[in-house]
Amino acid sequence: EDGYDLWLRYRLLAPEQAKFYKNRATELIAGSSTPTQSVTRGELLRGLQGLLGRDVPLSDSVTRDNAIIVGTPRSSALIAQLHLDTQHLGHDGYVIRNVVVDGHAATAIVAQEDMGALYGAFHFLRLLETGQAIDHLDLHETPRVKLRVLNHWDYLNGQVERGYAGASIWDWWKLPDWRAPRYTDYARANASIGINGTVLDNVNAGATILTSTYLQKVAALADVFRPYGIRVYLSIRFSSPIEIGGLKTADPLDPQVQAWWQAKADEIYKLIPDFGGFLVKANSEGQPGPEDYQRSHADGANMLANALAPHGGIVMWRAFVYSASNPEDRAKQAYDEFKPLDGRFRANVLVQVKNGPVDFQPREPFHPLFGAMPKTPLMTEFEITKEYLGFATHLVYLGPLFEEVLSADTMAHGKGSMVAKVIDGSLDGHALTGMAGVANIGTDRDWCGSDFNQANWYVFGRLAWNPSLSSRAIAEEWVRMTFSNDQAFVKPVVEMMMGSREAAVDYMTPLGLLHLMGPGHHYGPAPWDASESSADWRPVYYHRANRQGIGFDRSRSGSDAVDQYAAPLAAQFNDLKQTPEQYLLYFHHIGWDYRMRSGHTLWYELVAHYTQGVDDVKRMRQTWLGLHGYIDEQRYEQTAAFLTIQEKEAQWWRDASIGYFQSISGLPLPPAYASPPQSLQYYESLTFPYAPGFSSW
Ligand code: BDP
Repeated sequence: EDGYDLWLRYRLLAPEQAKFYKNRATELIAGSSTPTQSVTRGELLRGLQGLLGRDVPLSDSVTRDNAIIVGTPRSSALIAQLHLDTQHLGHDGYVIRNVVVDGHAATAIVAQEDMGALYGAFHFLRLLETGQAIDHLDLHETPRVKLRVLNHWDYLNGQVERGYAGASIWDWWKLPDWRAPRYTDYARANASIGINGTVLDNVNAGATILTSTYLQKVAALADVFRPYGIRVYLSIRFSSPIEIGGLKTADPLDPQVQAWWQAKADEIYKLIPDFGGFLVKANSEGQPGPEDYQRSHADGANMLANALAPHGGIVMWRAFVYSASNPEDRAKQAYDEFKPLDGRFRANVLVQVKNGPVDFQPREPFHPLFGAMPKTPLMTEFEITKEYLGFATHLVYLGPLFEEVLSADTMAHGKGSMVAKVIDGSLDGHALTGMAGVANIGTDRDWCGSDFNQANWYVFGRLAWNPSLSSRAIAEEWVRMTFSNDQAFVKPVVEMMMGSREAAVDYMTPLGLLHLMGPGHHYGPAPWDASESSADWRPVYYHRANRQGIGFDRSRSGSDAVDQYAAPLAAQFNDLKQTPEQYLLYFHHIGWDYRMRSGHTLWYELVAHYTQGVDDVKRMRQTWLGLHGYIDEQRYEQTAAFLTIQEKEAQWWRDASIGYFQSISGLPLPPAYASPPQSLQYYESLTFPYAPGFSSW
């Protein structure tokens, strides 16, 4: 197996299980009068055939016990006759229930709209694929988040920024005439986990995507995705009216500029009636934006929102800005710029906020904007691609990271004001809600650069559907579908996945450190680096280690970033003694001999954490070596090889980091901890000119 089938493998179940389900799937009653219905029917036939090892006959009526019926009251007289209340299910919700139809027991997958039925079908297949009981089903599902969107950081030339799985899957050259079958498989995979939108191009956008030629290509993709409920969005370049419109300005208050965007929106919707809208990175890392004309982010977003509103489109405006409004502390800048704009955005604008205040690091506290802009719908943006977490090869399951952020309590309205509630709109009563994930998908056969990276795509989709799900339960689901239902395999692999993120934090950036990676490509350790042009791209800016101690003082005696959090949290983070140790060096600069809760010094703990990370990876590799024979050779071998790489690189991170910090602290290593085998100069001299995901852009 080469991983292409993802979690939708539908391989024959163990004989006992297959027999059990066969008796409960005797025939299928499913319509095919719309594209989505056809897809739903096709998926059920394909899934059942694969899992049970025989074709399940299609029927128009219930002729025997244990039929499966799928549809909506409108599409199916049988479903209508069940008189289930489907109103509350909305566009995407569904019910799966054991019912009696014409005197026969049956399983009904019922929705208000076709899309809900497709989601329900995928859920039903998941139950079988993961070996669940299906005798007393009464499942009600509606998504908690409206826009569940992938962000592709793909350039039109085929490169993927921060992509570690080959080139872009969009073959712009051959579109619109050649619609690669892979696009359909992409849509299927996304629909199976509830993803309903995709931004096709990089946030560092060019204007070309909005030319008529490219819009035709975009429309072709939208056609392929439509039956799967996936809407297409585009990242736009704010200065497009100049570059492809021939205007002299892109000032959002200029009537000509406004007219240009309106005409562009009209053109897009003529081609793609269900076009989703725009994603915008403005006045960030060199991208143009409204501030070039002394206008605010709200002015820029609202101008685009006005153009899209008549067509039902939305704007996702990113809050990832750090353009020197507060050079003292980059972590404060997004809040400083966006908080005052709360209430000034049009109703069809969402502000898209990275999960943490700096930049997708292995661990950061949640972004202080969550809970701080009650009048504005905020989306969270997670990075599924592992830019800062070991690229393709390191096995790092991101579920615990996502869950940590979503379950963090902002305290915005007192206890219980979790980030998840900001995102799902329940905290401040927003109906327009969303979650974005920077995709890890490329042309590699396995889509994501490794089998375990698929789990990160999977968990993103499942959490976007319901941000309260447990990352452990999702991991188990994924392992069962992707590899095996054998408990002797499932249990250790889930354990390995659940511990993997903490291991990476330990061997890369323990105790609240962050941004210590190599410059530019972001590969490997470089805590010593001060070569970047901008101070806040340099690792030394973040760790601030000196002879006395280490850490970034964001307390009230430092940059006062703590006061961007709600009062009780601000007080907690301001107090060294109360700050959770996992964020210690994020909020405080402290002495090397500071006594940690363990009773050891900070220096000791730092070395211990780095070493722990390596030990954890060694254990992960041992676990995997003990699982030979449970799955196919091909995927087994690749994971084994990648874990060997990870172990080597974890060791490298540890040794290089300890070597460097020791050169600053001047302290001996605690007894029982091995010294780095190479000199610091050796680690500093390593270069990686051809690291993937990064080039001359
Ligand atoms: C940083 C990435 C950079 C992205 C930027 C962004 O290194 O490639 O363009 O985020 O999110 O983490 O815009």
